[in-house]
Amino acid sequence: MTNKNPQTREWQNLSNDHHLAPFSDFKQLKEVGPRIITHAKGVYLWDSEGHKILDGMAGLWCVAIGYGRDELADAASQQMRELPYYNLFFMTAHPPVLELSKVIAQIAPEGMNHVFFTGSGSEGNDTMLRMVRHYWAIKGQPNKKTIISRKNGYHGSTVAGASLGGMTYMHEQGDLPIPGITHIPQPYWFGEGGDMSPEEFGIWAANQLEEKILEIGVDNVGAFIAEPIQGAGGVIVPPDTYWPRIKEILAKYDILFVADEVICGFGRTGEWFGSDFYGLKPDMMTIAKGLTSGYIPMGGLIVRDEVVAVLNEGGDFNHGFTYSGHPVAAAVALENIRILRDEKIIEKVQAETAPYLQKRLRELNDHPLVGEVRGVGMLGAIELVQDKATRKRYEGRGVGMICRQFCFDNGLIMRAVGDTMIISPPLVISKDEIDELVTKARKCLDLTLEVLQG
Ligand code: PXG
Repeated sequence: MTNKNPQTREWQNLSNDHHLAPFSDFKQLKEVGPRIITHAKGVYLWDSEGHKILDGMAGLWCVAIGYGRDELADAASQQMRELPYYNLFFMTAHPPVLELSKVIAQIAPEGMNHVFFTGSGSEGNDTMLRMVRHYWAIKGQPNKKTIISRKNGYHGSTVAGASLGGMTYMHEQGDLPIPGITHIPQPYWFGEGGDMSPEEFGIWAANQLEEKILEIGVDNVGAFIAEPIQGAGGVIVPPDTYWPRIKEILAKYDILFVADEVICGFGRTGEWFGSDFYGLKPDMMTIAKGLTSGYIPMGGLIVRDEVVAVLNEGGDFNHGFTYSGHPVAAAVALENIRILRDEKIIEKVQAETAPYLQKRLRELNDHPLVGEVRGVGMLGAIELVQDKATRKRYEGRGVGMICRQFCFDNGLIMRAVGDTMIISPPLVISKDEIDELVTKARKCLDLTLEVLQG
């Protein structure tokens, strides 16, 4: 890429000289140089070369209310002047964290009225692991330690988060998973369903939970954690039979259920939480991202009343972070949730824009490269294949990455997970902007097909 703006090269040099970027090949990044994003408004980003880019990923699944809302900046600035920091460790609290706890209890599923705050989703899941084991120890069942998770699930990048996640490429670095975490197959019919119908496969995948509980012994199992819809794994919407069967299994065995709502929470499915969308009854829910629309880091764990009642009997919970419930983050989260509520953003997603997005995305099914389009709410996935009927891939061609690059070069951010293209735009995207997104996506599919045929 040749630069028009001389400052771009200066920034890229700073990156080369001093910055280590997350989830990146450091050497490759030095060769190519990062794209420098300078500002954003609504659903659009601008880079230092003046390109305007439609952000089909809401940052990293987080910018629910869109970019550039002054109200959040004002809330942060006001709180910084009033009380920029104080901790919650030694029998102290402050108004923003208390107000936010109340508001989260109002929007969370019934009976989930307490929140433990963290700085991120990963820390939320670390908190979960510690809390689950502490809970069972208080109940006199300290052996109930094992957490069952799923292959290709994503639960963060700390040691516990990456261990809970089922990403083998993450496990390979750092000798993970840590002991006491085990993974069952994911409900990814398109990729792994073989000859089964989606309904049969959904039951099969859910039954893997029961088999694992029986294999380990229920007396050794603390919890099952899952994303209602897997995000980073490729927007994997489970077959309709999956969650009902999981619910039956959870009702049968005495284990906790943790819904990782870091992506699904705060309106992404058209409901406040993915658990509302599927009628799940979690004991704990991990949150982050949409909680503050990504304007400032904050995560947490929402905990069911019955679990809190047990924890109340356990003395000190020896866990917490300097920035747990940070007052500025709490003030921003409060303003973000106020906007989601007052502007009826989630209602609008459910009634208007998500059905429109899902309808328009499915029009891409007629494209020769597209094997499946799926999605819920403001989440979508497009499977790229060589043969629609057999779901055969273009092996070894890096089709997803080719398509992703065309998207970037044509003013659209659409991510690739292998050969699955995924989108998760800001919840405030309009119908006109959805039209633009789908038009650009089709163009990039055409360009990708040309490369494959050329
Ligand atoms: N749970 C889920 C379901 C997530 O998606 C986390 C936990 C961890 O949150 P923090 O705030 O610690 O990052 C996430 C984060 C990707 C990608 O490639 C996704 C996430 C993070 C980084 C990359 O899609 N999700």
